[in-house]
Formats: sequence, C-alpha cells, structure tokens
Amino acid sequence: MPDKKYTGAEIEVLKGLEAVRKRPGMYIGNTAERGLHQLVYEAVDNAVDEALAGYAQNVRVVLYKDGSCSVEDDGRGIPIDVHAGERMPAVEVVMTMLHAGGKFGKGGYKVSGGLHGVGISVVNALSEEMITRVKRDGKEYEITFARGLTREKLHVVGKAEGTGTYQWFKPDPTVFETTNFHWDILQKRLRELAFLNRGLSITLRDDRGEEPKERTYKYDGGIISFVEWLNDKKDPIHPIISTNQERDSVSVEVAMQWTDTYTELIYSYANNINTIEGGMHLLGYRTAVTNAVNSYAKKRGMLKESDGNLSTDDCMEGLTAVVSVKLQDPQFEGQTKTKLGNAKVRSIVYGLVNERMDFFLEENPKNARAIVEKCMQASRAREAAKKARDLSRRKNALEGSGLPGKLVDCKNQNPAECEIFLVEGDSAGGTAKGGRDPNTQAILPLRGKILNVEKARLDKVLGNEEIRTMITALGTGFGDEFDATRLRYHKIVIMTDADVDGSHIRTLLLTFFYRQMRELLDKGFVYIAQPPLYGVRKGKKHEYAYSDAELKKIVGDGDGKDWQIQQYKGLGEMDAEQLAETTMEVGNRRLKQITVEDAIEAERIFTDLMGDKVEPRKQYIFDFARSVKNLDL
Ligand code: 0RA
Repeated sequence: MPDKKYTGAEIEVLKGLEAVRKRPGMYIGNTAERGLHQLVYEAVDNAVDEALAGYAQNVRVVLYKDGSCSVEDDGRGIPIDVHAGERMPAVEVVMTMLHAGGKFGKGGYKVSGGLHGVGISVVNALSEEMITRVKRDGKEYEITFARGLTREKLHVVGKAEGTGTYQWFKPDPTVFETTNFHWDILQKRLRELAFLNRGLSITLRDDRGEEPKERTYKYDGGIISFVEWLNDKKDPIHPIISTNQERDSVSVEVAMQWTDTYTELIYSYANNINTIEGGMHLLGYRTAVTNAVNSYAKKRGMLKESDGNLSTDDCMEGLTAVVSVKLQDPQFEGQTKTKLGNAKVRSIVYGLVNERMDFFLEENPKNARAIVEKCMQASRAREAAKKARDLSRRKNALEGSGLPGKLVDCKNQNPAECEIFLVEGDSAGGTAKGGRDPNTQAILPLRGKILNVEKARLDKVLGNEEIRTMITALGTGFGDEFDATRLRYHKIVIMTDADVDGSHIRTLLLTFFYRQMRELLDKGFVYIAQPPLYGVRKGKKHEYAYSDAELKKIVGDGDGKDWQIQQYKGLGEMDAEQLAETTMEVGNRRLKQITVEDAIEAERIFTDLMGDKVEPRKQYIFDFARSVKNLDL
C-alpha cells in the first residue's frame, strides 16, 4: 500500500461512508423497494429546497436502462468554491460528508423531516457510481464518485449557459435487494410535490422501455388543484375554500371542500412530508372548522343553544382537505415520525383557518347554508345510528342467540375453520345449502340488491334488513363498535352470478365492508367465489370453463361442434352437486382473496362506482369484472 497521508476531512469522509454502508437502514429506512426510492426522493428534495428558496423552477427526473437515475434542477448550482475548513470544493463536501447539506445557511425552509433530509452524501455512499455536474459562472463542472469516494476531482467539462445541478447515480446492487425503480411509486410522490409547491414543474421520464415515457407535473393552483383532483369524481357542494398565509414564520396553506359523500378525506403535510399520523397542524385545522361551523349555525339560528354543538366528526363528514405547513424546525414524533409536534403550529393554523372560514361563511350565505345542513345531517345520522344500535342490542339480548333465521349455520364453532357464503337470491341459496359441507360452511342468502352504501346514510344502512342480517351473522358489530375478534367465520365468501347484477351486488357488499368493516379486508377475510362461465360436454367427458380463454383451450379453435357448450347465466342453473364441485369445494374451487392494498385508491374506486356519476361506474364494473378473472386456485 502506498504511503498516503489522510487529511482530517478525508478521515471524516471514510468514517461517514463506513457508517452509511454498514447500516444503510439507519439512513434510508431499509434496503428494499422503499429505501431504493428514498434515494430519488433525497435528490429531489434537494432540488425542491432550491425551488422553495426561490431559485429553481424545473426539476427533471430520468430513469435509465442501466438502472441509474438522474435528478436535475435549474437552481443556483451547488457552490464549487473551496471550502476553507475542509480544503475541498463545497460541492465535494456536500457529496461526501454526512450531514453537510445545511452548512451553507440556506434561507427559507429546509425539507428535513424524519424521513428525508439525510443528505445527498447518503445517496452517494449507496451508489455504485455517482456523477455531479454543476453549471455556474458560464462553466460546467463535474465531479465523480464510486461508492461515495471521490474518483475524479472537480474539473471543468465545458461552457454552460444558465445555472443548475445535475445528479446522476446508480444504486449499488450489493446494498439493495432490488434496484428496479417503479414509475407508479415515483410519479405519485412527484405529483404530490408538484401540488405542494405551486408552479414548480417536475418531469418524470422513463427511458427503460422500448418507448420513452414522460410526464410533467405543474400546478399553478397548488393545493387548490390538489383538492380539485381529489374531488374529481365527487360532487362538491360549494367552491373550494382556501387560505395561504404566514404567521410567526410558519407558512400555512389549506384548501378544503365538502362533497355529498360521507367520509373525510384529509392529507396533511409539514415541509412537504406527508404527516400520516397528523399532529398539531391537523388539530388546529379541525377545531377551527368545527368552531366556525358551529358559531355560524348558532348565529343564523340553524342550530339552537339547546341543541348543543355539532361534533368534529359531524363537521368533517364529506370534507376533502389538504393542510400544508412549512416551518423552520419541524418536530416529527410518533411511531413513524410522521406526526407534527410543534405546539405553536396548532394555534397558528387554528387562527388562520378560523378567520378564513368565518369570512367565507359570512360572504357566501348560500354555500354556508349547504355546509351547515350537511354537518347537521351527519349529526342526525349519528344519533339515529346510535339509537338503532342500542335497540338492536337490546333485541338480541331478548332473542337468545340472536342469529337470523335465514342463516344456514355450520356445525363447527371454531371461526378459523368456518366459512360463510353470502349468496345472491333464495333459490341459489337453496342450491348452495345442498352443496355445502355442513360442518364448516354456512350459507346466508341475500335477497335482491342490497342498498347502495355510498349514497345511503348510516341510519338507512342499518335500517336495511339484508345488512342487519349479515352483521348479526358475522358477529362483529359495525362502525365504531366493530370488533374483528368476534368474527364467526374467517372466510367470508361472496358468491354471486357471473353477470352485471352479480358484480353490482358484489361491489355493494365490498363497499359496505370497506366503509364499515375495513379490518375484514385488511386481515384478508373476504373472498369472491368464481363460478364457471361454461359447462362443456363431449360424450361422457364433462369440463368447466371459468373464462372465454379457458373455453377456447378446451374446445380448441373452430371445432366446437363436437362439444355441447352450456353457458351458465346464474348460479341457479347448476344443481347442488355441480355448484359444490365447481365453486364451493376446497381444492376444486377458485377463490379470489380481496384486500385493500391502497385505501386511497380504493376510496376513489368505490366513489367512482357508487357516486352519482354513471360513466366511471360503468368503467369500474367493467374493469372489476376483468380483474376478478386473475384467480388463485
Ligand atoms: C447551498 C448554497 C447554494 C446553493 C445550494 C446549496 C444548492 C444545493 C442543491 C442541491 C441540489 N440542487 C441544488 N441547488 C443549489 C447557493 C450558493 C450561492 O450561489 O450563493
């Protein structure tokens, strides 16, 4: 080994690199998909910081065939002057030394939360190769690295117009379990950042496929556009209410709009970080809205003193909102460090939102009336639901087991071994009863179309006999009192006809589970049965086809004449034995397990399906019917 004297700075670099490469999880969470994408976010956050400081307008992210990624901005360019203390160019310090990002005293807000802001040197340390190019003073400079170590010192590569920073890196495959970037994951976050930083243009380009793919996100409306986008498939009851102000060095942006739906949809951010666990900004916003609605309702005589107050839950029903705060030193708390802890933010947000709401309600009496009506309806529904629950509890206590008469229960009492089939119609119910295994399989026939749960109010949902019967049979209760540990069957199998009505009923049931018993979906207790579409006979040979493709496989192309093909339009066209053999018997049947992977997407899908708008509903039923054909045996 050649004798080499290390400077203090170099020793620090080596120590830092070693720490990062030894325990990457400490810096980027993990080395799986999530950690991999964190590298891109880190580079993008730096560029967004430069935009927040007012210097960059465009950010461009490119994915390359060799697994590398580049992030480019048109900001001032990372400084290249030699750093006095470290005796190397500032850009080299930023790229190689841990936590060197903030040393230059950038103005404005830094995007440094619990999840991001670990420093671009971490990206460098975890990249096989990295190249940084800076455009400043009419020149383009370049410095290159390998696994975080400087390979080529900073040098001029040519002339340049304008300023900016270009970061190219290739994640180290010896560090990451996967090095495959996902378009969907990246576009979701980049779109979000574009919403949160009004006017900033963020482009994502994918050069990996045969055809390059490129999208640019730029929203001059900022979070107002965000709320517009979230409510795209819903029916708002008034124009968006928004505020964008700064107080005590905290910037507060809120955009909100009630729709005729029954769930709250809220996205909150602190310094561009999604605060999933909420925190002070969210508390301030919720209290401000609740108080403004109550005081307006009282002042206009819509709510009497003796009525008491509308609760926060009542006021949040059907409200879509984005709350984004930016502040100097955010305190991130909670299990996933996504809860904003700065107490002063609560009163600041409270004050600004309350003021804005008061003003809006005063200035827009028609909209104000619609909003108050909406909250009061929510309150009435909650009261009615509570009464209905109390009543049904008392009734159950009087009626022994309380199990509905229509339920054909199984003998086994162990929920883990039991299944319940929710069957469309009494006649199919009878067939299923004949075909079941009476030890472990229960049958509950559901009549007609159970009601549309998205449009229906909570009290009406409970008033629906089919729904009540089902809740009782499942044993869990619902809504606030839902208790998954009381579930009587660990497989809930929805068995409907393979036609449009069948898929409608199926989605209605799923909507109900999603709204009122989401845990059942999260825990994977809900399934869809798949009856065959065709019965095919040739002499003594009898087969079933579950899709058109399967039918083609069995009968071949064109020579279908030797085969007798029966198309099943409903469960009722099969006898008990056939139904058992094709759809119910463990081993032969096909079940699709239903889970809610992404509650937000699900929210959109269910709204599309159940809302007033007919076109998205048709599209969804069509897509859904197709997706259900990807079955697990
Ligand atoms: C510190 C000071 C200055 C610019 C930056 C940092 C900077 C960092 C990054 C990271 C990605 N893109 C960036 N763009 C700028 C400005 C120093 C000056 O010119 O006065």
